Amino acid sequence: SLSARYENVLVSRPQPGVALITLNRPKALNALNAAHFKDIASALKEADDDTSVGAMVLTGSDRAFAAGADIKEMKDKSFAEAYTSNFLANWEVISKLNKPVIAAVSGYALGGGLELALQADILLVSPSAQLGQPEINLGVIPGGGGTQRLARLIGKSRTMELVLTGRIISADEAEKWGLVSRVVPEDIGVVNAAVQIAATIADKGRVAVAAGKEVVNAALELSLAEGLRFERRLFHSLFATKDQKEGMTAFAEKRKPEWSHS
Ligand code: CO8
Repeated sequence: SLSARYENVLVSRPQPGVALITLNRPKALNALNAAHFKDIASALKEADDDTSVGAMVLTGSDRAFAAGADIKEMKDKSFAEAYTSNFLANWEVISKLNKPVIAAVSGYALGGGLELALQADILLVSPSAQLGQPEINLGVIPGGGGTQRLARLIGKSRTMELVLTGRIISADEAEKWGLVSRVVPEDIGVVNAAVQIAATIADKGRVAVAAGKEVVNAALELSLAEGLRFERRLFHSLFATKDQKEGMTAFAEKRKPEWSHS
């Protein structure tokens, strides 16, 4: 099966074009130890490289998306070990993928678990979600991008509050703060909703989807003038694709486009 090679994640194809990757270390509430993280990264990279996949969904269990980095594994690490092994240097893997990742979060998304979710392109939560950066209670700070991504997404004051007090916020608060796209009611199901979004994206032309993802992500990195210029140049470049000719011709002919992903 698709999951056979991974001990800590399950991989399935709930719909054509959609890879569903489920964190599966239930006894530790999906705490991210090195082996678990390696499986997550490999499964995502494999889906990203698979031409039959258009988008990925990343999820955990009902109880926990992920309760953070594995504290027991980190506990005795020395500064020298962390520094010389460049601990967490491979962490930015999701933000380097070409295809969109939709995170479907239920239960705990704490510390590295929230930082993993924050790397996704679209973030959906169930009403049970509990999000936070509790590292301050362990004598450390976030190390997987939480301080930087949160400050850009929800502003300085709210980020300071989360990082310095370790307070856990609810799904509704996360939605109110604009941290997540929406809270999906239990009767619809957060994974189900994420799979539907992924299937919708998988149905579009892949070149345009990759360009859209790249340029939206650039908005968090570049000045407005640079970002606008990058957007316009990528827009121009799409006129060199077959999918642009097909998309606009299909509109004029009042039919559905047939993407060649080229
Ligand atoms: N690491 C290791 N084990 C964990 C973790 C964790 N982060 N979270 C839970 N577990 C384990 C528990 O030790 C317990 O194991 P056992 O049954 O062997 O004792 C099992 O999961 C179930 O947990 P609890 O019994 O504690 O369940 P509760 O329902 O009572 O509590 C909580 C749930 C509130 C989530 C609680 O487990 C908790 O506070 N967990 C720790 C949360 C936390 O502090 N996370 C931040 C970790 S630090 C971090 O993420 C740094 C980020 C660095 C960058 C990213 C790198 C990947």
